[in-house]
Amino acid sequence: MKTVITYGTFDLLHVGHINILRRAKAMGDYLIVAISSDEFNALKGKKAYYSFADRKEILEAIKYVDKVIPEDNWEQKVQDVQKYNVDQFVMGHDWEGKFDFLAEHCEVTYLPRTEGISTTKIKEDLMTQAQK
Ligand code: C2G
Repeated sequence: MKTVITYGTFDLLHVGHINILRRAKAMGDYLIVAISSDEFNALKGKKAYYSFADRKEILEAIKYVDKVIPEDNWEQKVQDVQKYNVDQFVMGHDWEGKFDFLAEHCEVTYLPRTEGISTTKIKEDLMTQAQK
């Protein structure tokens, strides 16, 4: 069984998230998604609309996702890869090169992001609409 892992906030779920999850799952048999905790999001300078619990429940409902774990810090990836016997690490290419240190432990792949959509864009578009 080939285990894949990916990390992210996955707030206000959109097709960009679904596209990375579908492609990540297609690279193996079992997909683990590490979702940023609310506290770690604060460290990343992000404030998710949905709580960790809600983002976890939403991700667990997606057919490509086999397991959801919390992402609490920047340092846990090597430990996660070893703990879950991960064969493949996947992220969108906005992270290109940032996690190459994991190549000692598993395959590392950065996939093209889905253009034209982001949680930030959703929030900005809704703000603009609300002001009309
Ligand atoms: N993504 C994408 N296309 C988009 C938006 C996001 O492919 N239009 C991908 C990102 O590249 C990332 C994943 O979806 O691989 C999750 O994106 P975010 O929720 O924005 O996660 P991020 O804040 O990048 O957190 O330790 C890694 C961090 O936790 C990543």
